[in-house]
Amino acid sequence: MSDMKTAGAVKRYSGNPVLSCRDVPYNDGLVFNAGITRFKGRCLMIFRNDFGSVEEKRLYPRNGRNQALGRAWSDDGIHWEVDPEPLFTNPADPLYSAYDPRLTVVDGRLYMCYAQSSRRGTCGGVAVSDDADHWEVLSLSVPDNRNMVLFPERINGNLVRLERPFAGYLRPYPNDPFEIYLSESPDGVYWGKSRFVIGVDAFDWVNDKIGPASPPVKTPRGWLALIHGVDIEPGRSWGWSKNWNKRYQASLILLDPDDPSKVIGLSEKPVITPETPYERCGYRDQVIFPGGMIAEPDGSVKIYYGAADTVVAMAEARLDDLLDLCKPLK
Ligand code: BMA
Repeated sequence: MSDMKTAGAVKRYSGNPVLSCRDVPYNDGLVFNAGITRFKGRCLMIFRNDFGSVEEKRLYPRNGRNQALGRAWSDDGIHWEVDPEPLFTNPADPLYSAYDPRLTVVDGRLYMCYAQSSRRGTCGGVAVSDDADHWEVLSLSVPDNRNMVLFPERINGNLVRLERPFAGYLRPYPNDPFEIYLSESPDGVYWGKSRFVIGVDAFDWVNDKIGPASPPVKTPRGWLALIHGVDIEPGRSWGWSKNWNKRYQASLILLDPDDPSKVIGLSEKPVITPETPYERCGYRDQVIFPGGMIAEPDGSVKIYYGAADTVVAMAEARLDDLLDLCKPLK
């Protein structure tokens, strides 16, 4: 599984990373795994900020409460301006320890899906805002769930999300055979009609887990969404941690326009694989963790991804080329 290459249709932005700790006026640290959307005429990013440098994190990986969500704005999706303070600074705020956010605007309202660790496991949250300042938490799943992404419009009257519960009972996969499901909700509070979407066995370069990455984009051929896929290799160890042997790569799925629980196409190979120094070396080496995809009116697409759990990077492609990478399911 070591001969992977980024798809020719995908070009990394030459000025990468588009956001790093150097752009953040408060805590030094890791700035990665961001949700991005257009909101009120501008590009909005909410990013994960783990306090402490790579070196400090290596020494004290679980040094108390060390995470926040930060917010940045941009007019062109490339140059970002970060707020002077993190978005949630009060420990009493239910979103204080949220991470890996994904953003979607539905019916003009801004939704954020996020993960929240608790003593009893990881929960998936859905919060809503009308101004990106004030947030209402609509629902928090039971453990374990994560990587929720919302579709940008209601389907058959319901909000719809992809999600990745931790249902670790499938063998023969070696570790975490966590896979993608879909749920619906009339109001963002009550979620149900849950059904399986796609599993690890759909990709021959994945042997560990897959998860939704970007909120889906509506296209003439169906809903296009990025996913991440993870492979592990016994005996492999990357970076500073002897235990880290996972590689995160990005790929694409295409979902039926009317019933998005049906996969109608997928990219058989990864579309982004760790190749550059900022993707191969960081707090976690070999990690591409996309969280947003913006389709521009001229047919181009911007893909945003956390690189090596350390910075936010961007790549561009033509929407048609990404759709062409998705082959019909056999
Ligand atoms: C996942 C999450 C992500 C992270 C990835 C790679 O389990 O914790 O936030 O980017 O691992 O470390």
